[in-house]
Amino acid sequence: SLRNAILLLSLTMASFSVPAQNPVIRDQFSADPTARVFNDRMYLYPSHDIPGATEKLKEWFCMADYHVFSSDNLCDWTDHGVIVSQERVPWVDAGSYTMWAPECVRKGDRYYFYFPAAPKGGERGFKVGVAVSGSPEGPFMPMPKPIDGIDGIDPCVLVDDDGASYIYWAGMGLRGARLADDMMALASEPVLFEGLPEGFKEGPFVFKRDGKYYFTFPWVQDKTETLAYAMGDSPLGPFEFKGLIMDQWPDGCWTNHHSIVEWRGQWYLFYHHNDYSPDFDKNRSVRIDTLAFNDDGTIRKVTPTLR
Ligand code: FUB
Repeated sequence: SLRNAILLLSLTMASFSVPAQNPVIRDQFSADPTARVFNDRMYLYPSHDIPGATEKLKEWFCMADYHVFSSDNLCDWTDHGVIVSQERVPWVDAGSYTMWAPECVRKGDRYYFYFPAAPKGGERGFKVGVAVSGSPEGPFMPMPKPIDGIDGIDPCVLVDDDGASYIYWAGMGLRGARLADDMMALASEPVLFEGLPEGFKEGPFVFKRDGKYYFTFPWVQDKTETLAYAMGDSPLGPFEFKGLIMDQWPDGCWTNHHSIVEWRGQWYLFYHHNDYSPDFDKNRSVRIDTLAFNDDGTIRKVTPTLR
């Protein structure tokens, strides 16, 4: 019949065009996305909001493990499964559900996955640990102890062109330090980044482009977090404040958290919003939009695509 012919035609057309659509992970909540290009493929290391896993955390972040996803077109994502979970890390309090924003970088032929969590033994606050793999998809082997000298959350690592690496985190302000060659210990005294406008306290992400270092961060303005940035000539600053990458959303997700990556000649901003959980902003979903630079290296503000 004509109706069946039309249906068949529209199904055929749908299978030829895979629309890019936000949010990009649709079968689970995902937040705090770190995107990295390895072997010309886009890898996504987000945190994982788990609704209602414990009564105590039903109104707060509840996060027990990390999945890694990869894609060759930013539309179809393969979930490679859980790479690190709270029960498998010797130093983590396995009932704390505190596996917040992670990071993953490659140095040489190894992949280093950094993650914060509450330590065992009732110590207050967060530590940052490392897990190591020979593949971006895992399996990752967690190190038995967290990194000495880091008290805080939201690790980000920059592997510079000369092979030196730096780690940044949030803990009583945003901090950074050089990493040792084995990527598992600090190799300098932490620097506290100062001289930027008040209101930033988490989620630092640092990248380098055309010899300039971009120190980017969520920045609380009046209601929710914007994304903002500063620029400088060396990895540990000083950085000069430049402005916003993304405005605050008019409606209610208090957090935003992002990473910025170049792939096949295009820059992308990965970030999150509570698209699939409008009434509870601790259940978030990863989004992607393109990002562009002005001739002087400053970043053009990104407007979130709605769908
Ligand atoms: O996902 C838990 C926390 O919310 C992250 O560590 C922060 O950056 C914020 O996104």
